[in-house]
Amino acid sequence: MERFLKIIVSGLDNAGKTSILTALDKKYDFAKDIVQLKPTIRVEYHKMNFLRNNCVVWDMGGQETYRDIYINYQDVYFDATDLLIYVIDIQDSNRFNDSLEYLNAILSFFSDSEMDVPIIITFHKFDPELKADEETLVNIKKLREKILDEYPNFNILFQQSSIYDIISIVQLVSYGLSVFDRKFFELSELLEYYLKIFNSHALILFDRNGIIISEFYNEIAPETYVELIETIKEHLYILKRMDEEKTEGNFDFTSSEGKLFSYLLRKKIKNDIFFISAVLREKQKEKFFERFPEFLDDLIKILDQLI
Ligand SMILES: Nc1nc2c(ncn2[C@@H]2O[C@H](COP(=O)(O)OP(=O)(O)OP(=O)(O)O)[C@@H](O)[C@H]2O)c(=O)[nH]1
Ligand SMILES: [Mg+2]
Repeated sequence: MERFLKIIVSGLDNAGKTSILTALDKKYDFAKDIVQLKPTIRVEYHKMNFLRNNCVVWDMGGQETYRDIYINYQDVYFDATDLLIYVIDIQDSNRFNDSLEYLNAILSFFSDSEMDVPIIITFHKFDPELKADEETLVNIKKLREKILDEYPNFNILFQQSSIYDIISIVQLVSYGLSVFDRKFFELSELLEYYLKIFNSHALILFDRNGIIISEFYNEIAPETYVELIETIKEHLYILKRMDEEKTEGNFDFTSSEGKLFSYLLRKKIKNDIFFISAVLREKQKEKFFERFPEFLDDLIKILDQLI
């Protein structure tokens, strides 16, 4: 029988769990639908595919009644979990303690059952306007330290996310899936290496659904970052259209400012489609195209083992 990876998405009610999953489903055109979401009743199941992996995502309604049920029937709900994504509303500081308690109940079950479950904790509702907010940043730091202190034996990755920052949502999934295969780290290392060689701002590898498989960014000034995110967003739309229209071949374009050059390549490897995105300064273009074939070869070598 085919095995499905079980991914659990937990956290208090109103934390934004269903919003995150809806954002992914609707891919890049979702803001309206999310505002009208109703609280989740018990558990909703979403199926998704990622490279070789079939996943079932359990969106666990976080209202207190449901939380009590899950904790009372822990082995029904939390058994055989492959990945836990735990969502903490970073704007709801009054309920940090409730959230930590719930997290503790779940992690205690994992410990008692000797389950070694990778965990991603996302500080959610970290909206773009909060990126420089002192209080929020301190809260994130404190929560992080507290959790790391309390659970030294767990493998925990931390993230910030917001439905108003699509890259952060896509990143969340990429992180999640990368815990399943060491090859993903090799990919990431490869991107880091070529990012330096190209002297580029960003190198991103997407699967056919626009899920980021791997990515690497350069340290850049905040204003360039905004421009970069805009460019990548454009990429995501184009990528979706290319897939819908079954366009063959390459695609490249420059951003409207003319300062950044943005390149998107659609590449068929075995029977899968991938998109490779690079953003760099206009003046680095020549160097980039010189070394790009080499990069592509190395990339395919790793991807070949993954698909
Ligand atoms: N500001 C902000 N609001 C968000 C964000 N994500 C979700 N929300 C809002 O948070 C509210 C709750 O979102 P849901 O996704 O329904 O929360 P949930 O965690 O699924 O809640 P339960 O199903 O009850 O467990 C909605 O009004 C969303 O619009 C975000 O990134 N930023
Ligand atoms: Mg929900």
